[in-house]
Amino acid sequence: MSKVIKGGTIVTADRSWKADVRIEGEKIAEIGENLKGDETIDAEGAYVIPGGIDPHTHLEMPFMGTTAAETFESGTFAAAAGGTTMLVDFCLPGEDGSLLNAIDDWDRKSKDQICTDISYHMAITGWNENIFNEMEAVVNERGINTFKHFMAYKGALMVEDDEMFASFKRCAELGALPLVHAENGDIVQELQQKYLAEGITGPEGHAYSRPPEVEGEAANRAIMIADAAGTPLYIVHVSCEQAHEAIRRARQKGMRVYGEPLIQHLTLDETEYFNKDWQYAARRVMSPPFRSKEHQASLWAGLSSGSLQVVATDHAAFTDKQKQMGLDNFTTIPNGTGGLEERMAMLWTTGVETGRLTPEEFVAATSTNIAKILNIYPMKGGIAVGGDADVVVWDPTISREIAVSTQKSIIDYNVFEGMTVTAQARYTLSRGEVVWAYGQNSQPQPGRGKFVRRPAFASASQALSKWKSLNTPRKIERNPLNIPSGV
Ligand code: DUC
Ligand code: ZN
Ligand code: ZN
Ligand code: ZN
Repeated sequence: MSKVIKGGTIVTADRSWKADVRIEGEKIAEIGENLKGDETIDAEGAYVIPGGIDPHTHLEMPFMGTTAAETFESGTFAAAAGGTTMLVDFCLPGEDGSLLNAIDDWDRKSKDQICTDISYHMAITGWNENIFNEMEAVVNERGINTFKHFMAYKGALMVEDDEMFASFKRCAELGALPLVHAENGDIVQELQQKYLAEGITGPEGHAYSRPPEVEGEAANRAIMIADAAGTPLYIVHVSCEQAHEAIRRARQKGMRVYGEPLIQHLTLDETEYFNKDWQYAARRVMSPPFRSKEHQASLWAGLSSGSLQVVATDHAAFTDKQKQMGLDNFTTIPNGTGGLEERMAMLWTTGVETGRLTPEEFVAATSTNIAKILNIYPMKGGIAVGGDADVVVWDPTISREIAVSTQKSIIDYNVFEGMTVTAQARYTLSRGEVVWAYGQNSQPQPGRGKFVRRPAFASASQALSKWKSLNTPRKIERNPLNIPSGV
């Protein structure tokens, strides 16, 4: 059974051209003109792009005394409807602290539910010999080449600098890439107490207690620790100029530091927290919080110029009821928002339609760049013969309003509700199978998705910074202490 995607304009991170795509089974078999197949998929008037990859989701994650309500089934269905064919979820160790048991746990939860492909980042939330040892199996046996470190959530997920340094060194050894959530958890905790004491108990206190400085400080610190450990670094949810500036400076010095803004930070701002409606503001509580327009402009500049490479969502969706856990105290509102389904359409509308991004840069930011960073390109992230047929027929003529009533996400609200997007996935193909067809009530089969193994990097080691001195330790043989007589 072959399929031909016909009549569209292929857009990759490199270029755009008119051609058909023939798919055999799960793979792209041929790209060219006037191709024939058993089945035709109409791409007339549309772009043909690599399936989106969202490298940052928290589906069914136990967090802040509850569990994220978006399931692996609803999340991957929402993803497919939005043109995303792969997501990377964060795997957290449970009470026993074992990384391998956590992966088994995530596999158990996701296996029968996933409609599209997934992978995991492994979280490092403490440090001991068992974790050091298990990391090798995580990379080489389980196919996970990324480890996430939370510099915030003190008393829960947060790691200290010595733990982060140890883990970063281990990543360098194993050919894995460390990720950080960059916020100074000590300062956040102090500011939370300060604002609560002043009587600021509502969602605005969330934004006040996590100012850009705490993110900038942590980003700078993580970059320096990565440099000392000799490893590249990926900073998740970069939301402000201070963190972006740290990344620009590091890259200019030759360090491989990658930055990931979220679609929410690019399109929603801090005034959302001043809404008089508590529930409205609480729905938007996430960390880092939304920022001012100036910070948004910095993130857009980073995407246009290439100092920021990837647009993600940090999809961690809690219901209205769950958000109400923090009615009297903003520090107990479960942190997180959604966006998995809207990421591509919102980025197209606010990025490509406005001229901030070219269609090729859109593909790079939603798929190709992260596929390269995660070491799965060109199997994923491209339109390439031999690669997985994760392909989206992207229709820039469908304009629609984002509405809870039509979303595939099972959450009872949407932070983008009421906004109009100007493009939509007409068809989404996951390894050659149509898992979404706009307006056709299609529903992919739960459990058809696969876990994508990501091999270790051949050489993840950072080129030693030219600013560093005393790189090669040597012991200095000194003359014995010689005290002049008569003193
Ligand atoms: N931030 C959130 O808002 N939710 C989940 C985890 C995180 O870092
Ligand atoms: Zn500390
Ligand atoms: Zn985070
Ligand atoms: Zn996250």
